[in-house]
Amino acid sequence: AVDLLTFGESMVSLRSAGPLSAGGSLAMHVAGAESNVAVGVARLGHTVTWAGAVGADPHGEFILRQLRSEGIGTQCRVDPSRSTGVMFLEQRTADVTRAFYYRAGSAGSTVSRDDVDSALAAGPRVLHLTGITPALSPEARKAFEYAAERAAADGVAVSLDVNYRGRLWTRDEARAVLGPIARHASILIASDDELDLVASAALSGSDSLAYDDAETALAASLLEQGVGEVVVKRGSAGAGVHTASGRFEAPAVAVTSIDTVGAGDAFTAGYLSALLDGEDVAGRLQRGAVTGAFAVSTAGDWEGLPSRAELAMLGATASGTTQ
Ligand code: KDG
Repeated sequence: AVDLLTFGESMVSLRSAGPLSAGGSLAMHVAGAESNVAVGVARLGHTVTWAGAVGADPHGEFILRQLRSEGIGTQCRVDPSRSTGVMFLEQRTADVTRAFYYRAGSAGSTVSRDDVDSALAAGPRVLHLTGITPALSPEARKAFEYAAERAAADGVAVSLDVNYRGRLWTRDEARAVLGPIARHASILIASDDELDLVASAALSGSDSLAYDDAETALAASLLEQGVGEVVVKRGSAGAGVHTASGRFEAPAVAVTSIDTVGAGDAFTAGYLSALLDGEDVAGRLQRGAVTGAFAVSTAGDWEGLPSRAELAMLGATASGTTQ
């Protein structure tokens, strides 16, 4: 058995140091929300498998080499008829990074039910999914829905990060797909502006008064559907968790932010690592805050993520409690 299984599309990302329209050098990295989480969880000492598909090209080989060098097990289909997806990440200003995708019809977008079946056979403790996968193709959407349903039926904890990508689909399209799947999640993770994509607070007037804000009402409707914990990421304002036993909040760790890409994935990796360790909600939030802080204060989606011993560098002991 493996601690964490995740599947989705990993791409080559070409990062610029300035405006793309001015040209210049590009640095090649591995990108992909699921593989970012895989790296984060593996560095903290858990066993991780990433499943997906790449083209029969050097780009795909690069992705697999990088993931394997992180100690991640790969269950990857190599598709000779398609290319590995590519994205450009443009540092347009010090504060604005823009993504441009060249991934339509990529090998990674064809991830299928068969791919999921063979990956789930390993019997993971946690299956981590993101709302990016169902936006990639009808096939990927079926794979995503099947994975969530089958894992939940098999008693595997399903973690779902909404991860809305406006360059892939509209909010209404996302809502139609993610809403019905959210109830299979044991752990539902969203940014504060994504909760309405998976929940609707169709509460009667008097019920809605029982909640102090819209977020609590949306989270309550998810908990009612059987979601175990609703984790809300607020960037530099920290994160919160809604559970049946109440609401917990944790501040972000104060660091110098140089690159926020991948910060949400890093938070998720820390949160899931602490969950795998049996930490309580406060411990999970705290480790997520620390891994998120590593991501924003280092360059790259995942390159700066900590090993277990390094957690202490930003104020957490190896077991995840504050010093
Ligand atoms: O979460 C960081 C991701 O945005 C990046 O790695 C690429 O998965 C990605 C996507 O689809 O945007």
